[in-house]
Amino acid sequence: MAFNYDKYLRTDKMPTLWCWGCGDGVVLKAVIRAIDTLGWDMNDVCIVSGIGCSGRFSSYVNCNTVHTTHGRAVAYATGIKMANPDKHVIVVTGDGDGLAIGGNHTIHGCRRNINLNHILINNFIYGLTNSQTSPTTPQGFWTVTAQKGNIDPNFDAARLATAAGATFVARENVINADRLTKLFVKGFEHDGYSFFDVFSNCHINLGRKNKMAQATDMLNWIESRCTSKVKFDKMSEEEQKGLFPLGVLHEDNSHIEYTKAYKKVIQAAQNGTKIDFKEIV
Ligand SMILES: Cc1ncc(C[n+]2csc(CCOP(=O)(O)OP(=O)(O)O)c2C)c(N)n1
Repeated sequence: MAFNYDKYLRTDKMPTLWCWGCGDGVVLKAVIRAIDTLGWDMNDVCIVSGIGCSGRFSSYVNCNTVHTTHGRAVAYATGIKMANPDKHVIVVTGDGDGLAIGGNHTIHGCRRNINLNHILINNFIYGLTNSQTSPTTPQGFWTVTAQKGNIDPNFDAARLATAAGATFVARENVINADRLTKLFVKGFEHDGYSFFDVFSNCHINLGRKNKMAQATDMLNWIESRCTSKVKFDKMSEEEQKGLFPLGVLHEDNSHIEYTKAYKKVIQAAQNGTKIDFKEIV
């Protein structure tokens, strides 16, 4: 039987504003399928997004949604999760949104290990505003703010999230929607900050200006930069250069989730007792 997407979508908002062939639609599909697999009640799901093409994500899903300001989605989501620890909170940001203006919020969300599911749709550019350099734009690429080619070094979002303290960190691309769905299912079930670095194509505002005008050209380019974690780990440092491992990159279940830690603060305040810091790890 065909999958019933309409059950999860705001069909009155279709078609999306995303360009033809944009990877954001694949992420939308994978999120919906992951929610379906987990059997979550849509009344218990909240999707929080920032501003950008990726920011439109929250407009299309038929659940609780908040379309916030540029860079602030993690801050809003933190508040929502603190007030509703039993609800499932999914945060969707772009690479500019989640790593530049909102980089601060991303690292502190990771540090607290609050149970948010942060999907960073990494299309290597400021898409909505027509091609400004983002923290993940590769060196040498033409952007509207780097018309001789981008000289800025870029960082690896997954390594950043791991270093900041996220306890589930994964990377995937939009080429294989099934693999992406399975990764979301795994990460959504994790009790702590789940960070997904999802490589996506923006052939219109990045590819077209860098000799990859078709969606498939940019997808091929993405594929050429990715390999499985298993293969990556067997490579020499020289071979690893320019490549990004896919899959679950980091998982640690030994740390307390933030709303659970905060519950202990409330209990201590209400009972006039002290917090047992041996439990706050
Ligand atoms: C505070 C603030 N600064 C700047 C903007 C303008 N702005 C809107 S979207 C955007 C960039 C979006 O790029 P990204 O976060 O990578 O998401 P994408 O559109 O590629 O999904 C910018 C700079 C804004 N809306 N608010």
